[in-house]
Amino acid sequence: MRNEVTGRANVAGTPELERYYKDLERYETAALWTVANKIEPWEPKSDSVPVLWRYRDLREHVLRSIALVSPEKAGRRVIYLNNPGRRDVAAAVGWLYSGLQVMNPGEVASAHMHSASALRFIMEGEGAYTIVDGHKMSLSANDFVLTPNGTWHEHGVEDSGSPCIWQDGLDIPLVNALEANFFAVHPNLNQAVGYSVDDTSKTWGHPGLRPVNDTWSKGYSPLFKYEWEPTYEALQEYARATDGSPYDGVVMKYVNPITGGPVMQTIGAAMQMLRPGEKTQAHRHTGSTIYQVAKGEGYSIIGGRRFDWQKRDIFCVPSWAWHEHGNASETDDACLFSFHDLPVMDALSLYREESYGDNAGHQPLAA
Ligand code: GTQ
Repeated sequence: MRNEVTGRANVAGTPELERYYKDLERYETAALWTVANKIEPWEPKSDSVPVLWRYRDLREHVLRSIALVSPEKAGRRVIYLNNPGRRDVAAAVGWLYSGLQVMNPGEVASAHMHSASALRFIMEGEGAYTIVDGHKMSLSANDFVLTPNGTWHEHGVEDSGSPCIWQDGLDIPLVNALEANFFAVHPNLNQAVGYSVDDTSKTWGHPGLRPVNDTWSKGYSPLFKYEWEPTYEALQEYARATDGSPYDGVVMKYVNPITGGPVMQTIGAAMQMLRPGEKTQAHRHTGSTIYQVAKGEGYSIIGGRRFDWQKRDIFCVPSWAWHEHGNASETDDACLFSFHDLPVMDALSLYREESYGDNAGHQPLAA
């Protein structure tokens, strides 16, 4: 890949060079100038493509898996989101994995742990629970739950519940790319519950308050569950005090109550509200994001393509892709849950952001 710009690799091929390249191959080497322009692009080039996964298309196929495989045999009964540009690493976008997990009442998956960090966002059903290092959490629609790296965790649905579906989000592709992924099955297959149900919410879920004498020093939030009602209430209150972000509307991030930083070291998450009729401005930034529509309907324009979404649809924004969002309703708000790898971008000083208009060369498609 040659490039005419001074300072970029621009070597014309000759028979002699071709012979030279062949010789280098024999010693497991190659000439940088044959690949330099590809491996050092002017700006990030994502292999991921924007995708909208429509829940009304997917739901019945997710439910079909209940009759086809047991959680015992499958380990976890999950249909994962397979980005056409990232099938080789089972990523939904960039270095993030996501899937829809389904469980029937009375089912429980075996407890396990892995180096990847994980989260759940509950989509439908009654009676779902997750146990994380002995902390049991009851889960309802739009609740957001952490199962941080290195914690034992298992999921199930109470006998009295209904079929439950939730979205899993993990950094499996990232941790695999870093060649640092371990996995273990719990020696007893299931964990004992060591605390009162929802104890992390009772302990850490009070804004502005924190227990005296806490000794938490782990790299992830001690609050494992972020419930929908207080989250939605917080957004509505905040909307009365802010004009919101020009790119995201009224947006709040889920945080580690101790540090105020992201909930986990590699994955951050947010909930945003688009007010009735709100249309945001386009921007782009490094880092990959996966959205789930928690409420309402609208559209997003991602990399020049328009995606119309409804409640429970999932879509992704690849790194450095222009994106903007719109609420289709003039009367109701719309809420988007999202998770992303921005903590990694921040930690490595790789975060970069650009608003449309700062760069006249790239115009997003009009709605
Ligand atoms: O439940 O921890 O969708 O390890 C994929 C891998 C869920 C889990 C997934 C996992 C999990």
